[in-house]
Amino acid sequence: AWRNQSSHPTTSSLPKRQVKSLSFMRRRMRRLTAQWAAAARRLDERLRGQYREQKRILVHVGFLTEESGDVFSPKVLKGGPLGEMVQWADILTTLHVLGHNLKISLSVKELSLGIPPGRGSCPLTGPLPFDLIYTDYHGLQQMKQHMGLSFRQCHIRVIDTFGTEPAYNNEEYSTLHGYRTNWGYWNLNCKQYMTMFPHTPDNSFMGFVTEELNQTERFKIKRDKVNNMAVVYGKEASMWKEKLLTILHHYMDIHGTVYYEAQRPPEVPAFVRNHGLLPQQELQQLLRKAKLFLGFGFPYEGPAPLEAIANGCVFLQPKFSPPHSSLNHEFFRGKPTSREVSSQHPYTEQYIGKPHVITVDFNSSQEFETAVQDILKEKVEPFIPYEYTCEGMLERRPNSTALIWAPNITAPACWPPLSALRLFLSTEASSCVKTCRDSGLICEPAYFPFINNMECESLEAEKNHVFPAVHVDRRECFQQKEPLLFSCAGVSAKHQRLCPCRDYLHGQVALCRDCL
Ligand code: U2F
Repeated sequence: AWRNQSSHPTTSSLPKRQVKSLSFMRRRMRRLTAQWAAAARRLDERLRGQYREQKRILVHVGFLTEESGDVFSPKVLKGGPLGEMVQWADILTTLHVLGHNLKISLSVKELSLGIPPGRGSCPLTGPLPFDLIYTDYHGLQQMKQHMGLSFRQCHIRVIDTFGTEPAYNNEEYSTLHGYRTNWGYWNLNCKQYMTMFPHTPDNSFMGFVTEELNQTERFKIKRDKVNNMAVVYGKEASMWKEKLLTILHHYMDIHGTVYYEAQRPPEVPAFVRNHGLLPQQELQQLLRKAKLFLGFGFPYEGPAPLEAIANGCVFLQPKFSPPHSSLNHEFFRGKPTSREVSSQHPYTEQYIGKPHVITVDFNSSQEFETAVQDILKEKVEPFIPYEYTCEGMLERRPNSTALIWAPNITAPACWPPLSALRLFLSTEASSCVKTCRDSGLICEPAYFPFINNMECESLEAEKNHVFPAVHVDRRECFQQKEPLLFSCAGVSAKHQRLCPCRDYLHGQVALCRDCL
């Protein structure tokens, strides 16, 4: 085995806070074992004969290291962001189930054992002890500080919940044009950033999984659903909105999972039945009974709404008008993206929708009340988008463990296959994300190099994250000069963008019809 057993930490040698995070992840992995195994068998049947290489993968979970200030672990038992823990548990499982050879690192010391100093730049120059590194922004920072790696490395994958846009990723451009943030400017190929939801086609979609139901569980859910039971999404009372709760209470019994300490219970209204932070399995049981899962706007884009929908709840959430983004909202400020977040959970809004997801303006009590009344009348079946099942997550991954080519290296063949390419000219002030979406397609940045060579009477090449594009007034064409700046997200009021779109599989947006 590649892994050096003697360097593997036992939990007794780890700080207590790390142990808590790891046991959350371990419990999740154990609970879902049968589900993963069944999915792997099904996928194997389907893809039989397709050769996949076993990769040596170093997984360095930066945010869990003591050196990063261990920002999340202290909160694990108090309802802090468990979403990241869910995702890392599922990433580790996916890579393991696919048969890769994993080394897991949770400290800078272990990381240095995995990467000898001065090694690992692209193109590969000598033998390395790994083929790929999965890490996060904290981990990247640590690698740079302690190993001095050069950072256009094709073997790095960065788990990045909210995504990184090309304008923020390119160091020179972000500095010159006001896109520089604390997190961005690593000059990676943006496909190396992997997000929790498929919201940013410039990045890869990693995702996580939602627990699936068997026939018996489905039957029980139908039998035991309590029509007037609601669970509020939000592990801190500060996330709740009292006025709307009072309205909801006219119609439903309200349950919560807000963390509390015995001596200081949380400030939730007396009519709320608060269970405290629950083990994941018990939360599932609560969701199986409930009819409604109610979000008040925070946390953004977490896993819980998918779990609620999978257990037959309707997710009711606020629409954001104007949308929240790093330009107008504190939570997103400093994140390397200007993506506009149209509701608490845009993925469920756009890809799932009614009857499972209802998105309304919570500033209007009337709209909120009508939504609750409609939900009480509706019968809803449990639902999981295929891409959030174990099989769906495994199906996407062989592709992510394939080498992502550094932009200055010519890839041997285009992936996804060029047969899926559809070319569009956007309207002015519209991104390629929107242009493709409006035609029922998705923007595919891998195609940009193929459409950059347009024919035009007047043609110039410049570094600009909205190019290739056509100037609205002057009808002049602009090519992209810097491949790192090819961007689905870029928008300009003065340009119509040339957009490479492709089809996608229903329930598996990362793949096109000809991809499998
Ligand atoms: C998001 O992180 P959160 O951890 O706040 O996301 P949630 O959707 O609330 O839940 C994450 C998991 O916590 C579990 C639940 C989910 O899988 O089953 N859980 C639990 O075990 N017991 C409970 O009582 C309640 C929930 C998000 F993931 C990140 O993208 C954001 O960065 C973060 C922002 O704070 O919010």
